[in-house]
Amino acid sequence: MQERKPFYITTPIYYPSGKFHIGTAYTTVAADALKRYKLLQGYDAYMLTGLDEHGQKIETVAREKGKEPQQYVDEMADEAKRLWKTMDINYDDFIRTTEERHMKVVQEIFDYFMDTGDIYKGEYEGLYCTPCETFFTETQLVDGKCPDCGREVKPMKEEAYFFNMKKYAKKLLEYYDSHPDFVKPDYRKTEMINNFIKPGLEDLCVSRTSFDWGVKVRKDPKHVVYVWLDALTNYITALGYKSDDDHLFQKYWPASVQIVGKDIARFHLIYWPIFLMALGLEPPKTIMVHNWIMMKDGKMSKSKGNVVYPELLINRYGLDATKYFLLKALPVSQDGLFTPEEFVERFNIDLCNDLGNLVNRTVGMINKYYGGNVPKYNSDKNEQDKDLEKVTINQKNEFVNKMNELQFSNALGEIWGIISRCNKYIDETTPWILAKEENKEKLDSVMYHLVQSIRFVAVLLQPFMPETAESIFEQLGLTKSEYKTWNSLDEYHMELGNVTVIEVGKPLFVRLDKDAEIEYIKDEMKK
Ligand code: ME8
Repeated sequence: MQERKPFYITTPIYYPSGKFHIGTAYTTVAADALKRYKLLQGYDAYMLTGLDEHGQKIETVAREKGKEPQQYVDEMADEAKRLWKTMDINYDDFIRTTEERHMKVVQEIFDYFMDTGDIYKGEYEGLYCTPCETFFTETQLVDGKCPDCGREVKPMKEEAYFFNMKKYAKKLLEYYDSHPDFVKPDYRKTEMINNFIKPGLEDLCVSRTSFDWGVKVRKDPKHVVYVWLDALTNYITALGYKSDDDHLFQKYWPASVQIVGKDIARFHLIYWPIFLMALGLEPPKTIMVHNWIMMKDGKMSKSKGNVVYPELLINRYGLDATKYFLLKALPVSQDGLFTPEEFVERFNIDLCNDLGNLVNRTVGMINKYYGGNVPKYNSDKNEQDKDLEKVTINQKNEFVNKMNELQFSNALGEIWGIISRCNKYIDETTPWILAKEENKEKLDSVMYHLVQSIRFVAVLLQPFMPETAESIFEQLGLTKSEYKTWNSLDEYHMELGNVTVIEVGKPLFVRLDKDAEIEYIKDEMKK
């Protein structure tokens, strides 16, 4: 048997500073969809997620709740795992930065950088943003406030260790140049070059003495390792890098795709590859930076009362509809918007009208005209048959292109391209008239083509909406696994054998009362 190719996917490790909302969930939902897609294509896909548990911000939140930081992060880790279970996230490992397997290696990495001279001791004076755990220079501030979160910064001075970023600036630019797939979408790379590298990369302060909830520097334990150096290394410590058993590291590194939100692009596109270069390791093949899901009045925040939690949508509208909305909502080049109106609209139009009705009508017609048995292929009989085949295959190929570029929203758009063409095909071929005219040959052809094109839809939907895809297969009687494989898409006219649809179609999605549901979501958001 052919060896399956490794494909390593990571999400950022989340700060357990509060409940995860639909925005934060996006990265993980996208990583999960990518993993399922790669599994479908026969890769040995491996996905990592986890929690970023150190740093002053977490310590403060824990203390505010009257808890020891360790107790607090333990509870949050349980909660995060519960959410990912509810969302059916198919991860392979969940790393926590407070785990021994991680901390030990962070210390070793720090020691190593001290030995090579990449880390040196100095003094830091600057403006510090506590929630972001980041020092800024005056010029980096926006209106005198933190450029990342917009909050107050305060002057701080401390003895600290620094990482020699300057030394690697040229090497990083060369790396960008020679690895065009390293950053997706491409414009994020330009931003890094123009905003941070060209103006001159500063050495990075990589230790703190103002608090001690972190990994201690082994040779100088009054210092703790800067939370970003600690956090970024999770992607390799989880694989057993520098441990007694590093077979996962040998197998999966360099990562195939690391998915991150735009706010942490700088850490991943600049510091992370530089740390790896300094360790003599290869940077990941691709870092994908996504935009944010925004609300009408800006960022989601508890104080604004505009936060949407995934459970709200999942419990009422189902997991697949929730995932569909999230993945569809984020275009490549700008932020996406969540509004209750848009959610209900997408549910009713895309899921109920376009997809649900197509499957339902097809199952209904095959029952009505054929007692449930899908007719066999005997060459194209309608003018439109060839076009439906062509569109189905073209959209599938475009889907692959979009997935290669990690454009999830556009990839879904290609699937809906097939769905729309199928609906138009029904209107054009008017099966009810063919039945009345007893034009059996043409009617056979219509039903057969619909089943084949919907089969393509269901196969392509599997990574995104697994339950919906399964229900389509079941309703069409395509229950054998051979109908569901990636390779089954090589041939439009795959031999289906004797296939029988279910007797009574089940609606995939039930149409929502628009006004009532908009009201419902708005009320729940206020809670
Ligand atoms: O940044 N829309 O963790 P985090 C889309 N611990 N994505 C969003 C979002 C929104 N409205 N809000 C947040 C951290 N995100 C660090 C990572 S990795 C070594 C350390 C995304 O919990 C955000 O962009 O603040 C990030 O990708 C993820 O949620 C976790 O953010």
